Amino acid sequence: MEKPKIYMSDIHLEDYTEQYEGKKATADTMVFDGGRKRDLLNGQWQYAVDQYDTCLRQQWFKEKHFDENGYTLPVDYSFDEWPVMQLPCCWNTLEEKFLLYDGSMVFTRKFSYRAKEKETVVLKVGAANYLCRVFVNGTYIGMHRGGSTPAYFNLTDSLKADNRIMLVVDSTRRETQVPTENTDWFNYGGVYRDIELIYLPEIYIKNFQIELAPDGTFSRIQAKVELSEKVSGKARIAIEELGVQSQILIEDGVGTAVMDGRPELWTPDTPKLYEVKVSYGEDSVSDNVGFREIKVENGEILLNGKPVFLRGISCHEESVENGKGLTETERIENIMLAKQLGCNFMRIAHYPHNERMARLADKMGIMLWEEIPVYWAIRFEREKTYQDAENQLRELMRRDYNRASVIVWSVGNENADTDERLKFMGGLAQCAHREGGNRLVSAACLVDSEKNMISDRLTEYLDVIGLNEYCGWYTPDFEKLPQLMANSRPEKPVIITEFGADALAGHHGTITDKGTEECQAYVYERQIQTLRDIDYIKGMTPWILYDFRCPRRTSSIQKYYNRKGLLSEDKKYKKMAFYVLQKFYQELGKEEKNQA
Ligand code: GCB
Repeated sequence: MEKPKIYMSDIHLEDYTEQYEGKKATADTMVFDGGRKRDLLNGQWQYAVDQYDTCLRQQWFKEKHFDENGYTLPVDYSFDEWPVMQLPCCWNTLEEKFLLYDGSMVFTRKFSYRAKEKETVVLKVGAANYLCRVFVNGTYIGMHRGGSTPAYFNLTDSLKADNRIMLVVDSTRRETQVPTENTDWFNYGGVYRDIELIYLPEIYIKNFQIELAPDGTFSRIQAKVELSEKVSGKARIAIEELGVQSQILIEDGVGTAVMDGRPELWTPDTPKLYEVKVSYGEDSVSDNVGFREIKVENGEILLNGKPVFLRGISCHEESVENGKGLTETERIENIMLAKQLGCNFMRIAHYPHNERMARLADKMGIMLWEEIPVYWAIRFEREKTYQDAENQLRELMRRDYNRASVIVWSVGNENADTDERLKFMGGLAQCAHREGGNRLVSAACLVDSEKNMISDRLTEYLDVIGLNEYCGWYTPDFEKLPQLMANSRPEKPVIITEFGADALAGHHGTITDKGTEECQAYVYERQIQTLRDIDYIKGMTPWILYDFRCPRRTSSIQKYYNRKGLLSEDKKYKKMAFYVLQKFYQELGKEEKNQA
């Protein structure tokens, strides 16, 4: 079919997004950014709600104000007069009128740059949900798919002294995406993590991974360095506090080394971190790293060779005030609350949370389960959906590889056991084993409700089995729980990744009154009573630390919140069930200490 002429193309071209599909930011374009020189591009950006995607259709980024003959053209934007938004943020919580907006928004600002010879400049967008397209000085730079992982774009060839940058962010839910249209959480839109310019020398350290060598001696450390070019040479690595000074031989841009060094091992009680410095040529990076080993042996989860029970809690990345754009204080508060509950473990569901979360967990001493949003009915048969999911997983693993606190990669949550899903999630689990370093691979599986047992074919691919069961709630009969446990003979450790019940804070009644604190507390009591004696259960992360926004929940008790929190949504009020779980975890914690 003949293409319409340019001027009218914006209203007649329905495949207008095709021109913005190339130059994808993926796990492979990521840059190791620890200890780097950078400037934040956070702050005031002009913005426009762009419900019909007119920016992309009309190519606003070209700023075409005159035709070839110098006549003024009509335009549908005025960047400098647009209102201003303070980025990063989720637009939904900013103003009432944006609360339910799913769609495109255009953000733009100017910045200056002083060119340095042979400098590489990379833009990092910490997270933008879901599609993010970047334009600088009238040129399309690239796009990123995935709402919770960082995107890196090389801007070097596009920068001048004065620059205009534009981000077109589209939060539309689509059934082909990861997650799909339907989730049990709120779809926050926006650029809600830091936007940064990172400055690098011409040849730079692209990736750096470090961990204990897997020889069980706890006295050797292995490291891997990847450069931006396939050159050969020597990198240097130093961990001063450990007396480690070593060279890493680089060939074709990659080098590995194993070094002697006996670190104090990282545990939640002793979250020891070491400063590691790496340099190559003109480049140098650094990171604060803990060293620990996690593995499964004879049905036990072993942390540094010792059996550990994962006293956990699930948690969304959300606050009433800031949506997914949590402040550092809010993140610290979440970890403190988990600790108050007696936890040594958190399941940060159902998508990658801010990378600061894993850094804080490293420092404050709490183990993490990290997950990608392969949630419910993904289009498992679709190759492009698989690529998107695998890329999100690889981006997460690359981002948090050096974080000792992260002990589990989860490849998804609650998906029916079909052939297509097995291939899809099996593929993800293999990828996590291949590229994820010393970690356990898991997924939150469903109970086989017909047989009332754990019989998910995906468990073949996993190191530990995550199991969501809602006995006492969606499965009302409590007796199903001991039966489920007795019917199942898993060969691998099981973490109960979810159980729980809704309760409105301050709403009281009997244990059979749904939505009351008594009912929720009773579900916790019954669950704990049964689960504590099951020998293959090695951890639990009940659902969930605090109430969270959820468009699917419309009852008078819910009011668009999922009320399974142990605390109210503002985290000011602890429900009765909080204390039930706290009592159990404190007992377990004491037992653990006595055994040590
Ligand atoms: C689940 C899901 C979680 C929901 C929860 C619920 O099984 O994994 O995302 O929020 O149940 O409350 O129904």
